[in-house]
Amino acid sequence: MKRPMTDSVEVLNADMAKKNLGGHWQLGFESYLAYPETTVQPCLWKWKDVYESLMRAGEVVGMDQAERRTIRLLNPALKERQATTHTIQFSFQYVKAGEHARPHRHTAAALRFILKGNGAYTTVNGQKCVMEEGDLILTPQLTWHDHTNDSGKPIIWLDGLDIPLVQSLQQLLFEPHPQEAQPIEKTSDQVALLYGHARPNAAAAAEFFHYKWSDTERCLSALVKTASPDRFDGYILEFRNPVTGGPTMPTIQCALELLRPGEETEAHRHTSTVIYHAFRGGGSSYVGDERFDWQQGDSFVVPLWYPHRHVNRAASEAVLFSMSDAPVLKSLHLYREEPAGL
Ligand code: 1HN
Repeated sequence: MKRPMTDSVEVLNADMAKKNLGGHWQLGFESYLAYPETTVQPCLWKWKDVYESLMRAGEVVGMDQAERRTIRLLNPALKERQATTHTIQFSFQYVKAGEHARPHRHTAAALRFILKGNGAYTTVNGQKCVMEEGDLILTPQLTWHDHTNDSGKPIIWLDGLDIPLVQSLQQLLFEPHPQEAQPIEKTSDQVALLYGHARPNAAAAAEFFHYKWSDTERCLSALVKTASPDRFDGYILEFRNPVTGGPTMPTIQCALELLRPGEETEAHRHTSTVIYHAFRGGGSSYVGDERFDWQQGDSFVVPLWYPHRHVNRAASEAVLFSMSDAPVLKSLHLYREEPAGL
């Protein structure tokens, strides 16, 4: 094509736009910052609101209507994506006595942390995982999972899924299982024996799904007796893969943070985004300019690069359960952290 007689940046931009081309000069350098910027907002959700909605859903939403009776925490800045953060979706699930949530699998990785109730079970790839409060149960990428509540009592747990991340990679697939319920082949108690300190060579990283609260609690109390707290996270216990020592799952790191009475952590910031849930006790967290006062059952988001610190002013220990996308950032060499004034 012939160049116009009087060429200019404007004419060039307009001509290129018709050919699906764009100049670097059209971006404007203000779009580049010297630190990561997020659209995710710090946000607190109160247990009272979640619980009331769950109970009402228990009355009006049947298992024939919903694949799962879950209520999502929606970040006000991400409402159109129906997501808690840009990487992780956090929901609460309520399964009444006698109910069954049918088996399916998806490319999104999921986890459950049991909040109220005991004795129901999740079957993960044929492995029966009986739930107790404080247990963490994984359903990694493409594992079949269904939930059965034959305990005679209702149960509530929290669900964490990497759906927003998997969706942004355009990899979200979902498949129903051909049967009403998965046949049970083994139990997580049997599998746990193969993952202890003496374990067979063949112990496979991909078959471990169930961290039991009885083990976690013993570990937490030993940690408090034998170690000193981390300056930013108090006594922190990470749920690691027992075979590889790697993260809980490739996309999500789960942890517990214990704050003793009077404990105040120092402020820091990192490029990972964390969702916290107050499992025991109460306290306050400072996130950027906000102060979140939390009690047992409340949840809040610390978006990436926001300075944050935690305080336990109560007379009893506080335990926060957390889910972070740090493994994704670490594997892409994008993880950074530093102390931050707050
Ligand atoms: C899912 O499969 C479960 O299996 C829970 O319990 C929450 C949220 C979005 C998509 C799939 C479950 C979910 C989910």
